[in-house]
Amino acid sequence: MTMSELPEVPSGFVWGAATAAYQIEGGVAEDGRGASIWDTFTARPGAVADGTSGAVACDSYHRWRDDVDLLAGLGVDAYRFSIAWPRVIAAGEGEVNKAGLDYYDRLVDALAERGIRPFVTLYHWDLPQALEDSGGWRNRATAERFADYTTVVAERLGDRVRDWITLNEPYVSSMVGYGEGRHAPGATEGHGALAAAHHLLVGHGLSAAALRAAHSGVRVGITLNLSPAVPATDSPADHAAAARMDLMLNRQFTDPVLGGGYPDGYDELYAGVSDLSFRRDGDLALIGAPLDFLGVNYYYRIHAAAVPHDEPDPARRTAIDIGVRSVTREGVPVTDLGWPIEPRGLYDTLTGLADRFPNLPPVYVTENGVAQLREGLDADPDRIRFITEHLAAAARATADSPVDLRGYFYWSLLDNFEWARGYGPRFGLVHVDYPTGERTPRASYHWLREQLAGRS
Ligand code: IFM
Repeated sequence: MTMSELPEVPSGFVWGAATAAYQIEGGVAEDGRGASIWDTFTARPGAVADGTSGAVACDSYHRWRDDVDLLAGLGVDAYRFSIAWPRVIAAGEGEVNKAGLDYYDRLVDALAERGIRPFVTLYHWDLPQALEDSGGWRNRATAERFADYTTVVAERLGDRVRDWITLNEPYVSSMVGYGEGRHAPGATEGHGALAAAHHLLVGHGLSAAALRAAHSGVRVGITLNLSPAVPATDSPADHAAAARMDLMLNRQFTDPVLGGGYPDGYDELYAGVSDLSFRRDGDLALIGAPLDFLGVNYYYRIHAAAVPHDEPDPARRTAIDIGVRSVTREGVPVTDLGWPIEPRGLYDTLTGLADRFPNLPPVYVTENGVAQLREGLDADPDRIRFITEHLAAAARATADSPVDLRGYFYWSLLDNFEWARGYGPRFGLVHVDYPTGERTPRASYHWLREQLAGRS
């Protein structure tokens, strides 16, 4: 293997590309779609760096056929996309919007015609605003409504969709959305963020059960964003800071989902923040029910430095101050977004999961990718190198540990709306000219197509 070739993978390995509804669809007021928390949040002055929103995005609500053609041209096995809950049930509960379901029905059929396997994410952050108005994920009832919505979608698509992801990155929806306020709904609450994290996981458990009840033969997973937290220096304070960061970012989610309970240290870490009264008997059994796969989104490692509690990181206005700051390390290359490029973090994530969870289900890397801030089609050698180095690290992890890695999805098929950062960061294998919607494959797309075409 040279550095611009993909590693050998077992037969059946799934190559894919990923997107999410609010980031690509646009059409936010069409055919009965209700408002989501991202429609509301993006209207708040200063919430999004460039003042934009997903109102039009890549216009995939109209151009989805082009996107399916791009996937087919790329030669991927699978497409990971998400369903917009407010497109299917405008108010989050109650009346089902047939036109919204029809959109996804057509997309799934078009993928089937091209032999592309859908991996469907049910929740990629676009909560119906009506549910937020009555408390959102702070409330257990939202988890129950999520299960109802799951049933509606599974009954319509479950005859053709086998692979389901309940949630994308519950850390971000809860701790960033309800704790830091950098994402919708833009709250800065301690107890609220922890309640949201727990209720998202309850929602995951209920949704998984709803999927299995709707169709036999479904494969159910959840996608977690995992970032190894390493101490910025050898000081005991930084070691302790890294452990706290690991607990909040990773173990708060991996341990209940895969290990049967919240990690040691969880109650202590949050003692001053919440009475944890949102927990109910039976929740952990629901959250920890066996899964068919785990989705891992890996982008970077965190170099954690201890900071005094009364001097929190000014970049993170979080309501949950755990006394940690993420720092850049000299000599570590970074992306245009300042994210450290460290493929060994993916190795450590995968081998670490295998070490800690003896019953770890098969794993898919459901997101991994790099953004360029420059407009245009250049900078692609960086992307090709990023992909090959991360895949090499993943391949080493499978050689050195029992992790059963079944697939890799590049984030993202298209440049798209990067949440609070707006349209500046471009993650796509395909460049999107936002004023016209025109899609132009980058060199990385052509490179990946050649690599995939060369498979035996
Ligand atoms: O764009 C996001 C995606 O929605 C979730 N995972 C990380 C990506 C890059 O920030």
